Amino acid sequence: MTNSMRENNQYDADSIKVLEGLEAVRTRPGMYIGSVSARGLNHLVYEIVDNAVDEHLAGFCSTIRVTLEADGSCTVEDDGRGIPIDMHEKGISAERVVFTTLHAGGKFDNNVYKTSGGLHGVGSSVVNALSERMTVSVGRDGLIYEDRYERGVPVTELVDGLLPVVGETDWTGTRINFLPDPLIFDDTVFKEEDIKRRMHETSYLNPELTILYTDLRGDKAQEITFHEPDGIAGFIRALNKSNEPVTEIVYYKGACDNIVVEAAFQFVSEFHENVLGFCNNIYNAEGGTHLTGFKTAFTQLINTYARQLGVLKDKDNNFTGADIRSGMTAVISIKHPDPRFEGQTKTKLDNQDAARAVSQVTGEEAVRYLDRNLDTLRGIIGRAEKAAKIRKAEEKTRTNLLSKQKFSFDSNGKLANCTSRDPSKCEIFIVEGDSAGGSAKMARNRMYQAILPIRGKILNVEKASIDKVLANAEIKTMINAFGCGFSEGYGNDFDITKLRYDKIIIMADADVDGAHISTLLLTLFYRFMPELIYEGHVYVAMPPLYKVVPKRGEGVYLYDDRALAKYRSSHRGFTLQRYKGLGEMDPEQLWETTLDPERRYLKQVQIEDAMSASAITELLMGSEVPPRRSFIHDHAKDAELDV
Ligand code: TTJ
Repeated sequence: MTNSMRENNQYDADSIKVLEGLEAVRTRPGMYIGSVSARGLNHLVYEIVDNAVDEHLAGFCSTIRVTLEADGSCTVEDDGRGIPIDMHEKGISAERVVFTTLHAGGKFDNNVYKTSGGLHGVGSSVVNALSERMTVSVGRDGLIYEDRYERGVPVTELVDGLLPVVGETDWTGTRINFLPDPLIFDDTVFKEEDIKRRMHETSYLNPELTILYTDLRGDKAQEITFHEPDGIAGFIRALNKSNEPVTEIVYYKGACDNIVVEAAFQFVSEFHENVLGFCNNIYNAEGGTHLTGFKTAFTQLINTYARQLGVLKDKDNNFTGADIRSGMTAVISIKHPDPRFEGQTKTKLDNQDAARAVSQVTGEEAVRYLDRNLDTLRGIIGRAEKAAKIRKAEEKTRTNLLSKQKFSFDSNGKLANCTSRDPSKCEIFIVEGDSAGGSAKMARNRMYQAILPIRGKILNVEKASIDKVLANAEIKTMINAFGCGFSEGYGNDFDITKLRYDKIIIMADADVDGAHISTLLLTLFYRFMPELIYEGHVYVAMPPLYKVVPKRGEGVYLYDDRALAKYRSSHRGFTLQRYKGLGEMDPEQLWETTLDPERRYLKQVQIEDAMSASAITELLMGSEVPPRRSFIHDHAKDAELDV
């Protein structure tokens, strides 16, 4: 066997392995991008953009263009050095190795703070595998090189293993154009709201970066420049824009070991605590060690100041961390060379050295700031005093309220509980309206299904204070029924091991009011029992929208408009019944369509759903009427199409 033949065989073997790797991505896309819904689709964009941001962090790229093209594809272009195109040890262009090998990114990357971890950093090869087509263009040394793929398979012929030159240019950088594969994704239309929010967030976290966002799709056409030179301090200003500030925005930056720590915070008159953590530009929904490090150091610091200033006397207890953070909006952003993540959604930072680094930098830098800004310090301590007073008063109210309720689990309001006490098998349906509630009580499987009807609008918890929330009969009933208490800024009495139901199922009409009720319930869970969502216990029931009965044969339930369109295309002469609400179904129908575990459709609530529910509650509840109307409408439409 000649040398070159051996190399050839080797290359063939390698390329077969490559195809097998990318085939695995196509077989189980959810393993790599989380889901094949709108969120998974957006992840493709973020994955590619993150690579360009890495090039920015390495110091070589200042502008990233993100374009949603009229043909449904997405283009991401940077002005960096360009992905390496020279010969890789495998005998082909390095670029091709990057886009055809799982997790190849790091090898070419001399940037220590690469975005890796969680669902992100999965590699541009994953995006390639899930794209109907992808074109990679690289500008280097005055030339444009190009490589093209279809569903991850290269379709460009290499010239002696290297990329063909397709033109000349004075641009340097990388441009990726990709079209998500409709064979993989439920829907391949990019959702611009999430993408814009993410690009804006990225620009706050990288103050020297400019992101040019362009949407070229018909009626959505739009161009926005995201550039936030004030960085995370600007982020805080934006987060607090509709609240009344009681301190300046404090900003500091420092490093410890190899970890760069940046923090910004400000206190507002509202009592809500909003502390956000980012690691290597990625938002950590479940928080983690950077936040613990910050909280520990900050609590200690403020208690020390409070004693020095005589606000706390010898006999007084320390303020709790929650007292001190009441009204605080904070962003903690760290750059870590080797981030590790844990938790249900792999978004909780786990590195112990991150806690040490944030705590040390906060100890030094926050002291340096507060020593010189006594007004801010007084503002913070004043807030803590007020919060501690309220906490003590509320501790009393709470003990009273809960002790009255504690042993009334079965006879609690309108709850029709199930017989079984095995939480792993039990479900509770929270049903909108007494009439649907009545049907559900008759239709259910009494052994394992509990029904809790709730009336119209429950209390909006986003703004209400804790004692008001607890005084609401329906919320009290819910907390008692779940059995695990609740957590709130002023303490954490939540214990998920006591949860009495494996599934908490929200059952509301597929209309405007139903969407509103779901939003309020999700806000409640997100604020007071977020673990329920993190641990995947919260679901939304999907009642059918239609029943069709053909001339001959069985009637069929249809759950969305798409299903109806499909049915119409293959059937003639049938009667169509549109369900206006759950209340219209008799118990038997309700069982068949919505309660029966064998036949029903459930949507598991993701933490992002709850977060956006919480964020939009303000919109829904705010005094300005116009935005409220339009939002509810859009949302109701989404809910119909999104089944
Ligand atoms: C790595 O070190 C040598 C010079 O090039 C570095 C690099 O990888 N640069 C780079 C990659 N710049 N931009 C990218 C990139 C940009 C996009 C939009 C997408 C991807 C997958 C990579």
